[in-house]
Amino acid sequence: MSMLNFEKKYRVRGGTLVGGDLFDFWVGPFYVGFFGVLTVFFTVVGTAMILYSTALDGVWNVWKINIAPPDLKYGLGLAPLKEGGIWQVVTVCALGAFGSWALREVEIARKLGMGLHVPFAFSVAILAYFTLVVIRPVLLGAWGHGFPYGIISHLDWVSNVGYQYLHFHYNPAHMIAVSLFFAATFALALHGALVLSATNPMEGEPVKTAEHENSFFRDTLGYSIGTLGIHRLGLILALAAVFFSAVCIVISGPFWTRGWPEWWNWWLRLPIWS
Ligand code: UQ2
Repeated sequence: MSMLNFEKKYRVRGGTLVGGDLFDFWVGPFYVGFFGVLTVFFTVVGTAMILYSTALDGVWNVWKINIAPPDLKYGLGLAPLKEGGIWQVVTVCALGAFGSWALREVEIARKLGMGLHVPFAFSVAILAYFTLVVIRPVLLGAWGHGFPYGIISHLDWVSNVGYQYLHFHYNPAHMIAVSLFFAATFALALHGALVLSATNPMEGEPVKTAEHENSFFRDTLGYSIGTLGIHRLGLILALAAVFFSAVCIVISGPFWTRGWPEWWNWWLRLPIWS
């Protein structure tokens, strides 16, 4: 069956959360829906604000474009547009667009009778961004603690905030997050290699099935997690990596203000040493 042929079968009415049938239509291959309209609105306004800010700065080198958050003196209040207010508007538009996109995914999943794993996973990514530009700045008492929107400037922010805590690799949540990222890439390497090995065998050999995949890992490790299991594992590793990344930055400042190496002094102070 061709793509277009079976798409017709699954391009069904209903499943909308808002608007009933009003926005229940497609533009070319793209489902619209109420949240598709909202996504486009927030994206257009946010992008226009970024272009306006860039025009004011007169710096059109893409690497150097920077939309800075307000000065710390504005606290958690609104700042004038040209002094961080644009950053605040862009942040609202970004969260509006991401949230609308997640809800559009929910509507599509409902149409297709699928689980909500995709919008759930995307929501964890949104949570990471929300932690950086809302939760941590609110806990620290100023929007100025958000990160600047720019290719180089956001990297500088990460570097500066990292060094503020002397050595971020001593942050225990950072350690867990990095380990989970490595485990996720390792799992995907095992999985990608296994699937390509099975589906692209030596010249003249027939394409292999999931039973061969099971046998390979039973022969090498004595254990196979299974074809559904590997995807569950990949999802849980990826989401846990992102979640612990959010934890590692939100505890830096609001809950620990000194260098992260010093946090480990609890180990040296254990009574078992005396
Ligand atoms: C597997 C399996 C797959 C796979 C992979 C495995 C047939 C297509 C990669 C092997 C994975 C294991 C043993 C888990 C490794 C654990 C971590 C934390 C990386 O068994 O079933 O299906 O793709």
